[in-house]
Amino acid sequence: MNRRKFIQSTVAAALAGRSISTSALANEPVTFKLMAQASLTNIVGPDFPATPVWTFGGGVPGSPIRIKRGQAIDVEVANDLDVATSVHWHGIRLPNAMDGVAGLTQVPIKPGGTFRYQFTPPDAGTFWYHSHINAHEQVGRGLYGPLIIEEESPPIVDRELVWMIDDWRLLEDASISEDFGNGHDKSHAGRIGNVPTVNGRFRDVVKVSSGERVRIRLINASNARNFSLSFGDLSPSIIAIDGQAVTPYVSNEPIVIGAAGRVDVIIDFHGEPGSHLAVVDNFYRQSFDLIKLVFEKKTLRRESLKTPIALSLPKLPEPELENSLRKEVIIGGGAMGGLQRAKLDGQWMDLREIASQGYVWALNDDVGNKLDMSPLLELKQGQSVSLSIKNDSAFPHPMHLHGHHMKLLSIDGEKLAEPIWVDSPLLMPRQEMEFAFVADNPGKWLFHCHVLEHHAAGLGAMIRVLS
Ligand SMILES: [Cu+2]
Repeated sequence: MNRRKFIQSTVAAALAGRSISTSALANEPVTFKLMAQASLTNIVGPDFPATPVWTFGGGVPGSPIRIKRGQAIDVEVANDLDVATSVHWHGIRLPNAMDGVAGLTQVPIKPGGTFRYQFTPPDAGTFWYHSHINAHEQVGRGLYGPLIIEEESPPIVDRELVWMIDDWRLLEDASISEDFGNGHDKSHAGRIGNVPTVNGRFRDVVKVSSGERVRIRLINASNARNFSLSFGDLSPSIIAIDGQAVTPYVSNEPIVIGAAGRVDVIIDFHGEPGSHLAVVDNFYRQSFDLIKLVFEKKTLRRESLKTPIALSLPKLPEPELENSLRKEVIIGGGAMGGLQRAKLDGQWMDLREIASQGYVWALNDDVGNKLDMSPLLELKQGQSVSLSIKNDSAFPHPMHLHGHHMKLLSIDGEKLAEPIWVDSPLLMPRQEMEFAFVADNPGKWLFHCHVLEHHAAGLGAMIRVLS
């Protein structure tokens, strides 16, 4: 930047009432390089061999990408794998060509190839990135990482932790089970593993101090596993869901995070020095310890901090409910689902015949067997949409809409006192949710279940926003 431009942007920043920081000055993108590569990492612990994984940058999770809100980003992804890949920026409202869905928004990044992703994330929050080609295998092998967009003025904490939670299906030699996309996983709950991890480690131990205030960004990178986490006698305050701020609240129930979902919490730790407690999951029948917290001998402070923990609430385009286009979407299929017939490539068939081609799920009786299919919804840019989604099946489905956030208005007919913005809401069996959003982002956007085996088996559609 030359001196004159520098002065202009300084003046502009001052006029806009902002303090002058690098982000205010810089529309220079922050550059990152991600290498998709095979690697070895010890997941289960020293008594087991290392696990061969696929990674972005050599480790699991992949290299963290962290920028301030409003900063432009330029990520060069190079592919050193033997298979094609791509990168989807989960939850980010970005230009369609940067969305990373190979086969819909870009061509796959071939082995030896590169692709540059350039965009400016408009929202602060906790997001993640992951492969979006053959995702049920590539994400299952470790191709994901955290994407953190910092607020201008985040709440004051002593420490911030990012916990990327995953669930691996490993064999006895700690290698990854190769049964990706098998029929049972597709038609039931997806690929539920046997080794749950936080940041790639099984039963990790984290040291905390009594009196310490910690923000934890929880990101569920599992193919299929949903979590329901309890923190013992600690009382986590939930401050954001799916990256978007909510009015802080303490939940009396365990914190539910569906596959692909994120929850930000702030915890004021209190405990006897030397004592420990486990963060326990109990989403499914068997509960287990996800991670262990051990209190340091030294107490940081006797009284918890009293400074505010609220983030500023999201400024997303507000849908006009009266003038909105109404659409009902029914999730059907799977084992014990009751779906008899559906359309594959526009042809009605028995579910048995559809299953013989590897598909078992449908949205509004349409099997999502390809990405660039005829759209579930075709919308004009700026159109408000009221979307009702009903899970008419026997399994939970975290439904992800690309390129937009949806305002969750009601659950099973009961209005939320305070609607929240989501991009990957978890619908329990037979549950119905109502959403609204403004289709303000032109392009072809996927709307699919983030149980990646369900998506591979037809639980997906495309929503087109015309410019
Ligand atoms: Cu699903």
